[in-house]
Amino acid sequence: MTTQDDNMLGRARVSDTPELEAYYGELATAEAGALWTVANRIEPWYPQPASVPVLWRYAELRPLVRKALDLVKAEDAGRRVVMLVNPGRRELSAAAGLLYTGLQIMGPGESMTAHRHQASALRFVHEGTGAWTVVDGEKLRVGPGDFAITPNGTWHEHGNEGTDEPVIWQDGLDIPLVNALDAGFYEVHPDLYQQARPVPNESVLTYGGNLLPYGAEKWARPYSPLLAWPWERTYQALRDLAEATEGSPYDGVIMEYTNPVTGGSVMPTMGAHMQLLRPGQATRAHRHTGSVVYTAAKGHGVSVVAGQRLEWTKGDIFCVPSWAWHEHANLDESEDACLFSFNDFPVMRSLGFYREEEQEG
Ligand code: GTQ
Repeated sequence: MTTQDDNMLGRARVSDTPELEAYYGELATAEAGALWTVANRIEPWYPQPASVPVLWRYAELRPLVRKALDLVKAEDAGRRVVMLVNPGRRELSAAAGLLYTGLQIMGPGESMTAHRHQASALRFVHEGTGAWTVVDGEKLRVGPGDFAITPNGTWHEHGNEGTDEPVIWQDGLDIPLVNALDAGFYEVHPDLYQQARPVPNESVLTYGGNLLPYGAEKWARPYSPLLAWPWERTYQALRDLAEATEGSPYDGVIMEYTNPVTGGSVMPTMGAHMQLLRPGQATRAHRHTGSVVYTAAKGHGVSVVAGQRLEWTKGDIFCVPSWAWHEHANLDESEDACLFSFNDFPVMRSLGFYREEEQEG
């Protein structure tokens, strides 16, 4: 936004004078200020995200994440996570907008203590086969490509029951949002560990095949009772959809992880998708309010975000700030490519802030 845009009737266009500056000083002493000095900045014509497009390469992050295994004990760190920090959002520990993400590593046999907090969390597994998390008593076993949620207020603890390899999974949380609203609470579990119920992946067994089990309508919490989505089923669903439809011009064949009871987003503050780009497919550009953090789940491609070319390969993470133009392309001519992503669209939608525009031409 240029100053020239604002030099019009209807925008603030007061020029400073010595008299006004003295007045601003007086206002400041009274913990007050003149709106017209900041009006055009605090009410921009369109969103002015402080976040910038960033690509975090897994090949670069992985050795750094593995280093943390030896440097800090899990029990001292609480959770051993390398967080991804947008240069425009450092103070908020945000990857984009009000979304946090990080790579958590757990060595063979390690487990973390149980806690709960106001922030909602989600996981996308990068590598390792022994990962588990207990969410409100349900033990979830998760492997590469699996997606799982830890809705706000649920007790959770994690571990790796594998014997040789560390587990690396990606955490996505709405911590910056919760803090922006001054709503953060945190509790350590009184027993430090939960007693898990006997059947692992109970909710995955309960909500299979797009069939609703008896009693599902009684579920009254604001998040999905289904807590994990294995990669194989997700990928199969995308391939099936690709057979049946063209998909979105902007996102290729895209599906949202949903609450099976309501059909809505998995949690009230964050939604998540998996999308498939056909071999060689290039999408059209669009932009929308809301921030998105993407992870390349399969293949190799490029996304152009606010004019920046971000070339990704499996494991890489990148972000699309709110209102930034973006388009995706699969650079492989024979294999499909998949992008996992999570977003704050549920917040945008529930507050009436969601807007979308397609590029002309
Ligand atoms: O596992 O709940 O990466 O509370 C950051 C904060 C993970 C978690 C993170 C958290 C968690």
